[in-house]
Amino acid sequence: IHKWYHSGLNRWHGLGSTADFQKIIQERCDTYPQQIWSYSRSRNCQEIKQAFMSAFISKDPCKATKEDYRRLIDLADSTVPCNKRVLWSKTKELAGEYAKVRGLVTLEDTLLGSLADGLSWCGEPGSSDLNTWSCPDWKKDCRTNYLTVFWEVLSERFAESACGTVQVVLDGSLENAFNEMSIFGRVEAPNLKPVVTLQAWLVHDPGKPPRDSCSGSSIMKLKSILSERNVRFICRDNLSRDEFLGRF
Ligand code: AVW
Repeated sequence: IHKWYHSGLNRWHGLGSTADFQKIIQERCDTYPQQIWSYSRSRNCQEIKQAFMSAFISKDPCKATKEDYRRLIDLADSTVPCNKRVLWSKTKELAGEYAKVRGLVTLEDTLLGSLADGLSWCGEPGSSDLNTWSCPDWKKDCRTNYLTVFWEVLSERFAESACGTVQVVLDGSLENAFNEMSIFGRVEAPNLKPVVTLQAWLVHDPGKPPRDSCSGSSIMKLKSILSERNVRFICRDNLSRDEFLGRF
């Protein structure tokens, strides 16, 4: 039983691939808004879906590389306005809502971001199927898993091509609103262009007190990463969800 367990489809500690992964990708691609589509070169959803699948199918789920996603990115690259971007860390839902009410965009509003939003996927060497039982977890299994590398590649591109003022929504209820090990911390902040201004918002959960602030040590760390790159930094803290979303 132990031998089976360790070599079997159940051995990873992360969520398994989303059921109907292919169908969801195809459907999201087909219905991705036309206005945003007009920014992208062409649309062949069949081809995009196939490129997504061949990025990881039959491969060791712990050996993902940026290169694996190259063809998918070439096929499905879409751009959103460079001066309207919202980043987030531990605040996905809130950042999405904020972007929506302000007419801004998150990574999930780009074609590739929207295709993969909330999904999980991984394959298995010697099999042409997705592993729906388990996929590698970043902490417990391996960092170079297909999910993580996907979001890293997309996030890097999203951050490095941003211009003007970039917003980032952080969770002020955490002890460290800025986490150097998060994608925002390790990929996005270090890839912002020098001309950019980063506007950070520290928003605390309703019913929870703010625990971190713009003068706390985690934000100081963020500041130092940015100042090395000559990125201007503005920070606002002590915001409740309602204050932040602009309904008082
Ligand atoms: P986190 P991070 N759907 O909350 O700073 C599913 O600590 O690390 O924030 N999973 C996703 C999605 C998504 N749409 N986006 C990221 N992930 C994964 C992309 C990813 O592995 C955006 F532009 C991430 O580490 C944000 O500015 C984890 O779920 C930034 O990356 C969420 O961890 C958020 O990444």
